[in-house]
Parts: sequence; structure tokens; C-alpha cells
Amino acid sequence: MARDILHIDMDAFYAAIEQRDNPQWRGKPLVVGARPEQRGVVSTCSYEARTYGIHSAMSSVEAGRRCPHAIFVPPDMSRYAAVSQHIFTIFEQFTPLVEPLSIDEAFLDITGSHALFGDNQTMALKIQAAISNETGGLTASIGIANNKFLAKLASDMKKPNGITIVPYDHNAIIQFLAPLPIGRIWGIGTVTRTHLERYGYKTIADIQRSSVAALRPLVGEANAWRIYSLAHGEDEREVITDTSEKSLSREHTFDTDCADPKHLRAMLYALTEDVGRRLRASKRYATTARIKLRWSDFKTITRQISFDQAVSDDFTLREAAALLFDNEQLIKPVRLIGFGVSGLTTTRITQQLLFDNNSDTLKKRETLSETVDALRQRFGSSLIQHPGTIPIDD
Ligand code: TTP
Ligand code: MG
Repeated sequence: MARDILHIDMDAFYAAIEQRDNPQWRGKPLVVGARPEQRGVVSTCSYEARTYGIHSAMSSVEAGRRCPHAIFVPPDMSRYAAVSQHIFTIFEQFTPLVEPLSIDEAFLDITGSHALFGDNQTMALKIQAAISNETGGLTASIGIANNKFLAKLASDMKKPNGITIVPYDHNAIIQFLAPLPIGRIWGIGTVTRTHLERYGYKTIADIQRSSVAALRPLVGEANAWRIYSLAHGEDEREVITDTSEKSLSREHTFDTDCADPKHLRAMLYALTEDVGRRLRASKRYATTARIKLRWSDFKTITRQISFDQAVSDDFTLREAAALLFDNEQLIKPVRLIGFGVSGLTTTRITQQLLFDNNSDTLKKRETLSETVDALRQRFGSSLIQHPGTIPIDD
């Protein structure tokens, strides 16, 4: 079915809010993040600061060097979160199909909204106007296409305050994508990009001219298909709204109370993997992990921790489970043990902390966990196990 997908991303989000609330900073290079004398990074900066080459995740020392007269302000997350909530209520006035991607970014499926709000271009203008009117002049950039991948690419093309509508015609889509670097393909991170570049793939055109068979030995079966399809502008992913279940868990009750830490830990890992598999199957990420222990006298405790960044891989979930478990003194035999995750999101990015190397590791862990899921589906779950776990049979 043909769809109209709109991707919207606020311009210089934190910096724009600061300039709105502090008129003396408007039109000036403004950095939100750590100060140069602190050890820290730039969260974002105003477009005036970008002309000096400052950007998100750059060290603040470097930012100060590039623009000594820039104004540095610390982030005020609660104020930005309030604006974020406000813009999401605006999006929902145009369609119920809204998928949040980060604090300032969302996909909207507007296929069914045209009778009420007009064609693609008209809707984009109306959404920009509503945001500007209701938030005291904040701007957003919009991309519209017949799928998510193209819409997200497009929203980036005329920042700030731009609207880019990708043609729906197949040949035009191929031409639109051809000159872009392969790193613009969804899922090609630094590692895959460098690897593919070594084999001569630089632009999306290089992938268009290639084949799944040629890509397979470089990136694996599943990735070869995905990268090849995306390079041809094909992407079947639907807009997923955030209304489904907000937590996942799994528990096990022992036949006889268990006091053996090794066995308890193995069971906890098995439960963790089961939760991880379901989390990934639902294409979600968790921001909080918890364990539950019920002692032989039925007293029950739960312990939880939060992650800096939303995660979905077995390794991180297991580390969290182990940390929580090791912190508990096994004062009595255990009757029931459980693991759960909550604060589920459809995106990995939750906070301002986006350390590049850290997200590379996370990405690898996710890919590996997904591979294990695929193998288990094919060969049965008892065959493929992370070390130290046991099969759960309840
Ligand atoms: P972005 O949408 O990536 O950036 P932006 O809105 O500031 O600028 P642009 O006009 O290019 O969209 O991220 C949204 C907010 O998330 C941003 O204002 C600050 C925060 N953020 C960080 O804290 N660290 C980061 O590394 C990035 C990329 C964003
Ligand atoms: Mg933005």
C-alpha cells in the first residue's frame, strides 16, 4: 500500500529553546553543553556557532578554540523535555500514527490525514506553522517520502526550517539517492562503512550497481538484503506508535527453594535472554532493568537500575542483571527469581549522552544478539546459548 511518511526534526533543538528564552543570545554563537574549562562535550549549538565548525559531541575545549567568544550554557533537560512533550501533542493533532525517535524527532504516517489537512506540502507548512505559533517561534525541518528511510534522509537536506519532498517515482528515487555517501544508509555505522569503502563502495550509486550476492560476503545475508533494498529506496518499516506494552518480564519458581548462587545466576541469565529476545522481537529498547527475588519465607524484593542509553542486547542486560544480583546478600534460599525491563522506547537515543564509541559497542552487541535470535529460531533455543545459562522449561 502506498504511504506518505513525514519525518520531522527540530532545528538546533536545545540551543533554539535557550535563544527563545534568552533574547540576548539570539543571532549569536551559542553552545549548549559543558564549558571549555570542564572536561565535557557539546550537546548541540546554534546555527551561528555551526559556521565556526562546532557540532554535537565535539569536546567543549575544541569548541572554545574554534569560537572563543561563543556563549556556553549548561543543558536544562527539564525545560527541553517540556517542549518536547508539547511538540508531540502538536504532531498528534495531525495523525494518531506518531513514532517518537528522540527528544526532538518523530515519524508521522500522514496517509490518512490529507482529507482534513491537505496535500503533503500543505501539511508540512501547517505543522511548521503550528509549532512556531505554539512554541514561541521554534522551527523544524521536514522530509516527506513514501517510506521512513527516504523521509528521514530528506528532513536533513534543507535545515533549518526546510521542507523536502522526495519524488515517488522509482527512477527519480534512484537518482535522488545515487550521489549520497553510503553512510547515509540506515544501519551503516562507522565500522560497516569503513569496511565497505575498502571494497570500493563509496556512494549509494556504488551499491545500486552492485548485487546482494556481491554484498553478502562483506556484510552477511540479512544486511546485504537490507542495504541493497535501502539503496534502491525500498523500506517496508511501518510507523510504530508508542502505545503498546511498556515493560517486559519473565520469572521462574523453583520446585525446591534454591540456595546455590551459581544455579540462581544461571537461571537469571536464562530469564534475561528470554526478555532480551522478546524486547528485540518487538523492536524496542529498555531504559531500566530490574530483578526480583522471593525468599523461602515469601518476602519479595526488587532492585532496579537505569541505563544512560536505551539498550536491547543480551550482554548489557546480563551485565545489569549480574550487577543487581551480586549486590544482594543471599540471606535465605530463593523460591522465585525474575528479570524485567521497563521504560521501553522505540529508539536507542534517550538522553544527551551519545558517546560515539559507546554506541558502536552497543551496535555490535545488538547485531550479535540479533544473530543469536535468528539462529535460535532456526535451530531451537537449547542449541544456542550464551555461556553460563541454562534452558528454562516452564
Ligand atoms: P539533533 O536533532 O541531532 O540536533 P539539533 O536539533 O540540535 O540540531 P539539528 O538542527 O541539526 O537537528 O538532536 C536533538 C537534541 O539532542 C539536540 O538539540 C541536543 C541533543 N543531542 C545531544 O545532547 N548530543 C548529541 O550528540 C546529539 C546529536 C544531540
Ligand atoms: Mg534536531
